[in-house]
Amino acid sequence: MKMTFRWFGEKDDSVTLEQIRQIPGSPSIVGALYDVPVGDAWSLEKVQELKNTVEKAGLKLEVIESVNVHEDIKLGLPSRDKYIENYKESIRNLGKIGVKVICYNFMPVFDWLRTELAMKLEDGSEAMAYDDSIVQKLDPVKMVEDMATNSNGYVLPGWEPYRLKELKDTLEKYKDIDEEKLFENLKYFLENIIPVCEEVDVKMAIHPDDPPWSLFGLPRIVTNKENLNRLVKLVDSPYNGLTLCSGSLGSNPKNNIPELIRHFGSMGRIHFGHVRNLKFVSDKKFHESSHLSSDGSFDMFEIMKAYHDIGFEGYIRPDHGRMIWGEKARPGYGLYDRALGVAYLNGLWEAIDNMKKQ
Ligand SMILES: [Mn+2]
Repeated sequence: MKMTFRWFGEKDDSVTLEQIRQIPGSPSIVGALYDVPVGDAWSLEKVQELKNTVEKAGLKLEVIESVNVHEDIKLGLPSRDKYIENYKESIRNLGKIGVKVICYNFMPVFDWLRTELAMKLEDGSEAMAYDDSIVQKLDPVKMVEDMATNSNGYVLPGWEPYRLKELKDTLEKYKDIDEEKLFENLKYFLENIIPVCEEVDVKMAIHPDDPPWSLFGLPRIVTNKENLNRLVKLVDSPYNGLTLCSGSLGSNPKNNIPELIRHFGSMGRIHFGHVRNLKFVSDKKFHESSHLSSDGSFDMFEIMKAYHDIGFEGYIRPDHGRMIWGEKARPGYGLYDRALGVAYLNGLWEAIDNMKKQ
């Protein structure tokens, strides 16, 4: 297991590389470019620059999260071929600088969604929360409009209110796309890129949909064991793998996370693990918590033990943290609570390791 830490870059993150280096074990960096429009190729010059910045701070860059997939690829439009060519170029350039894993997702229109970004927990910390009964009443267009006037509103990464016209058009284009069609479009994408991944030794790791169920009538397919089984067979190559996100898949309690880790891990298809906890309030209603088992609903020992039992050699990172100790940062991505997450997950790993040696 190789511990990592997500970093949004010098311009977009309140956390510095120098701070990350002082987290016990100096986790390596999960990075990305944030100034390249979705669909464009990531140039060798830009990715080399990112790598240099990370290495100058004494850290490594081997995982990218995310290289986003252009909507036309998910929609299966004729224009997808041009975007797939760009994607291949990004893979090749990332391979050249030593990147081993690319995390991506295949969620139509919207990325992850929460209904509250700073819910106050009993101890005074703040965490993100989700309540499906609120989402059911939402109209996505209205929601984006609201974002302009209500800074405490919903977060829709990538859907700033100025893109409203585009949002309406995109939603219209999805009218004919059901789960089957979306699977077909994912297959087409993977059939095209996986040979390049094999050639340059870069593994693809799809992130589950968050939350793992349909939103606003849009299809979502990276949601459960059955669909993940289907997904890894779309192109039967170890380069077609998963980011096993305990929080995203786990928000459906029917997804047994340790069991999924054992199943897909022993197939060699988990390349990246996002490990976090959350607390269920009721069905499809939860808030995020610290990583500690007793603060949430998951048994983190069982999760780490599953990774240990399969001899996991891929990358792991703590996922969303709470906002604690007065920190002001990007929701879910402050320094303090995620650093505590690293220490805790490393502690569990060391204990499991030593227990087995005795
Ligand atoms: Mn995740």
